[in-house]
Amino acid sequence: MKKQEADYKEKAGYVAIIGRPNSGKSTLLNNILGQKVSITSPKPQTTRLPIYAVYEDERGQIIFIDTPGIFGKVSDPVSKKINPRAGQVLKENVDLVIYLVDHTRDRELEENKIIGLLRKIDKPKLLVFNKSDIRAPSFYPHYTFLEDEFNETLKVSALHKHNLNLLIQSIFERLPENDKIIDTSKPRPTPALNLNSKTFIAEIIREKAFLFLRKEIPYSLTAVVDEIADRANRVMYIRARIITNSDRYKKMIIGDKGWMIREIGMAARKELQTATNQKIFLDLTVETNPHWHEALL
Ligand SMILES: Nc1nc2c(ncn2[C@@H]2O[C@H](COP(=O)(O)OP(=O)(O)OP(=O)(O)O)[C@@H](O)[C@H]2O)c(=O)[nH]1
Ligand SMILES: [Mg+2]
Repeated sequence: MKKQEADYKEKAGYVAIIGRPNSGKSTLLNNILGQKVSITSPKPQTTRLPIYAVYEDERGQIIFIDTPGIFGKVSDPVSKKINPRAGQVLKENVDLVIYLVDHTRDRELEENKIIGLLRKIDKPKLLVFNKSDIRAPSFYPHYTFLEDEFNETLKVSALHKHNLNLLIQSIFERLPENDKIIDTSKPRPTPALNLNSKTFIAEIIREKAFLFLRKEIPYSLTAVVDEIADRANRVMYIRARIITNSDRYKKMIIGDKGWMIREIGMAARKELQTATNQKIFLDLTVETNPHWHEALL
């Protein structure tokens, strides 16, 4: 074996992305991977469960973990369920942590909460300012005190894919030498390592509901896929439900003469068709169940 080959060892490890809601964690993951893994929206609290996905190149493998945004005030049962999840991920097997900060929003109590969590982690940490494409407002000076606690500070635009290569390089430099964790030669049901097809499709439907519905409605709903079946002529049949807290919300989700549910269904179908390269028939209904959050994954 040549010396160069003997010295060369691939890197592999788990990298958690944490930060406040809406800082762009899921956008960052999708744009690093070049495909939709985790749903995004302009509304906070879009991600509800950690999403695992693998990035791979000649340097090795990064298993990214997108986490639900960490927030201060917790009152409703859904928030209570999802808020501790990023903290739980950090307690697991993590080799590096990215703290993603939206510099266009001023510091709040949440930073103290996140810094408290990070101080307990004895692993490399990167402070990554996102949304660098936005000039103003900017609160960079209010965050610079954090730099001492991190191995490196970077500025990126997840949306415009600016400096993402720099970020990947910085991660690989700090990951341990390891054999591959995931066998990427095998086909997987979805781009997310921990989601099956039904959950992944339900997430796409929920994303469209978050995009089209205003105010608090997105927080009072979930999406469930009950059936996926192959039909004649390469048509994929999907039966799904949006479940919401009250009949009042149900009416709003359906919309006048059903236009709202049609919009949501059409957008979801379009995206699924592109992703699967198959014709999709989406049978989407709305129902009321005030206890839906008890079954939330
Ligand atoms: N201008 C700009 N907007 C961005 C950037 N990154 C993300 N966004 C937008 O910020 C909003 C939130 O993005 P998400 O990726 O859903 O944020 P998140 O941190 O995953 O949010 P939660 O899942 O709620 O914790 C979306 O409207 C994104 O398009 C960026 O680099 N620049
Ligand atoms: Mg997210």
